[in-house]
Amino acid sequence: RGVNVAVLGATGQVGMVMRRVLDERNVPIHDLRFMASAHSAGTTLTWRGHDIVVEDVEKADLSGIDIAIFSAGGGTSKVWAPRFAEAGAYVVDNSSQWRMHDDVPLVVAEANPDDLDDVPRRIIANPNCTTMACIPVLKPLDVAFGLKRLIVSSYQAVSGAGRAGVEQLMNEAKAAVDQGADKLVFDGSAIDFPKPTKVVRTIAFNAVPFIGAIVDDGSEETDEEQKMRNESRKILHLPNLKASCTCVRVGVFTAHGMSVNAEFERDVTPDMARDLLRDAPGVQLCDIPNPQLAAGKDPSFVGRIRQDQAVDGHRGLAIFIANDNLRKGAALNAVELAEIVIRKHFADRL
Ligand code: 11C
Repeated sequence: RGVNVAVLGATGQVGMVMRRVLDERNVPIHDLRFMASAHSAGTTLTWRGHDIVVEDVEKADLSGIDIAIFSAGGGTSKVWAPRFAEAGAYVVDNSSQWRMHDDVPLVVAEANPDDLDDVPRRIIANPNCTTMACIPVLKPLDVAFGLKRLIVSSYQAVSGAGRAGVEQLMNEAKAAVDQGADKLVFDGSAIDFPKPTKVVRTIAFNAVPFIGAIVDDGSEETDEEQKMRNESRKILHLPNLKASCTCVRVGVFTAHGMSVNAEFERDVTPDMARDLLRDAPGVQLCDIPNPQLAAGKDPSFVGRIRQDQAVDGHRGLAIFIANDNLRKGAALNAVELAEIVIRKHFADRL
């Protein structure tokens, strides 16, 4: 009994967290296969005491896979998701490649699981980690008070930019400490930092308001900033939601912070929001949400809930959210979507 699962991109940063999450949760797996590009194929990974050799996806036999979870980047996903689907697998994809396709459900487990009732292309998209951090908090607030407008500023960890982002922060932090980091107090150019290799400016002891690429539509927004608006509209089924986002990379290893100003149709006070969020799935109320609190944990930590003083009456909230971008922001939600697919489409295997 159970389903046959393949993980494509098993050796990457998200792949590593994926293997951990698959181990922690009681996913009914009959057979588990790990796949990657030729570069990483042949590596042996241990899972629940068994050695699993990573297969080269180009050479792998795709038959018999029920669910494939991808964390391998948009280009790989564009080519391989249709091939896995054609071979009979449901594909849960972590990249941005399929998210906005009309016939591809974009799902956060706590918000819109029923969008997985019908999966016409057998491809399912996992949202970007910024959207993911906010949705478990915004969904119950929307249902209760009617979400109208969002202003979001993100404080994003370098692991969102992959291992290269993590290495850049490490190398820069080391250079700064070796040269006397506190010289930066009076002179931002006092440290001879290595040339940035991934984040576009020095990220150690810094904040860089540029993630992804500028979109060629005259808006001067980055694609990361547009994802927040477009993905939230699709997941919350609010096509006219007004949303504006500024995405900022900060010198943090893992877990994104999100400052959210939300405006509603109906009155809501911080106490009403706290009462609602206390029992919301995937949400943990706390006093001061922060990345170090969230890294390695599942929930979206939410706190600093205030009445938004820039909105008339009691129709606005200002809140802060912190969430692990590799875990719920990528691997965990993908595994949760696989679990929902199993319940909805493989009930006979349980
Ligand atoms: C970052 N959120 O922090 C990005 C990484 O669309 O899946 C993931 C990009 C995506 O840089």
